[in-house]
Amino acid sequence: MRIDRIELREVRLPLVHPFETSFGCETEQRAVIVRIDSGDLAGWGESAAGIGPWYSYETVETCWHVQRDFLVPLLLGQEVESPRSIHERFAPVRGHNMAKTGLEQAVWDLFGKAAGIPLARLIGGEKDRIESGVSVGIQASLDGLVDRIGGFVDRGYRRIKIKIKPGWDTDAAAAVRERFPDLPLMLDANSAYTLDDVGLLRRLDRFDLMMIEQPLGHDDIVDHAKLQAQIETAVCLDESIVTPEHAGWAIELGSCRIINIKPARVGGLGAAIAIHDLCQAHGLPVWCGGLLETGIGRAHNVAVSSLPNFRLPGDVSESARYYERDLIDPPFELNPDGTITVPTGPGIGVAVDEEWLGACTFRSEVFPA
Ligand code: OSB
Ligand code: MG
Repeated sequence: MRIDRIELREVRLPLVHPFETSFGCETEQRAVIVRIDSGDLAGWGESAAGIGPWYSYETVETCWHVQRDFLVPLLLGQEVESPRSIHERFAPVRGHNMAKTGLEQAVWDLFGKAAGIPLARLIGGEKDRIESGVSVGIQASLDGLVDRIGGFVDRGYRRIKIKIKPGWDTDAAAAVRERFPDLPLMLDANSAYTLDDVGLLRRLDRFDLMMIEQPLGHDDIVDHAKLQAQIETAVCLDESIVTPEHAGWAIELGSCRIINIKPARVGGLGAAIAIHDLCQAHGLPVWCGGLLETGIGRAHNVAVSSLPNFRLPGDVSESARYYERDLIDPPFELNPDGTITVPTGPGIGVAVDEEWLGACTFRSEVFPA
């Protein structure tokens, strides 16, 4: 398949609710939406980098720079034999996984559309529906937190994740547990603790949590192994796992028992599948996290979540949890049983709302071959 044209767009969409984590508060999502054309077909992808280098070092600005100056030239006007080859083709560029992901995803979508099969099937996905959970940010009060969770529980979400930070951890978990004794519950610290906090982290064991996500350093796998040996709650790694090699090291060291796979964090679907397969071979369950993606990145996350070892509900929630109007039409909706249906159309299987995409576009650039 020949890459005839690439289009980058920075989009800005207000979030329905501000999203607060241990590293800051977001009220707006910014991302680079990628469109790649080959013949009559167009494929779509998303670089979900956001405004500042808080979750990772990437931002929409670094994505734009790395895509325009280094990644686009590796694709434009060239033949691509398989979407699986893109990761290797981009290997001369170190890191910048979110920048790579938008382009890689657009190529996957193109191949799905060319073959006339859904992306989920193209990558070996087996499920028709994926189990949906929701990630709840830090709130102004414990009552507010419990009320907000009540709303999501009533909607039918299969598990709740709450963001924690020092000062908003034990009491938050206790308040939620008191009101919802049997709720599948987990915590995400986004690297807010160190090994000095092992006493506090041990006290979280009594809340019967599914797991605690990324308690320690964003690039650590050694201290996490020391921590996992001292607490009962399963450690799940997010930020630390940016390549399949990191996943291998974490498994070898015993740094975690679960991995959160985000295609955007690892450089696209190819790397996500590799980490999925590795975890499956070692008996570790995985689940799909998110970066507040629009419907375009979300469609890729849904496809990935249909792989068999995605055995736990992920952070892939319905569109309305993030945006008043999503970039796709129809938006993703939660089924009454707390699942999201995997699209059955070719490629990502959802139509881009080009009118709304135009309205949300802050800047764009076209690269003709
Ligand atoms: O750590 O998983 C995270 C959102 C932005 C940055 C980091 C994270 C998150 C979430 C929300 O937890 C995931 C989502 O709903 O897309
Ligand atoms: Mg996380």
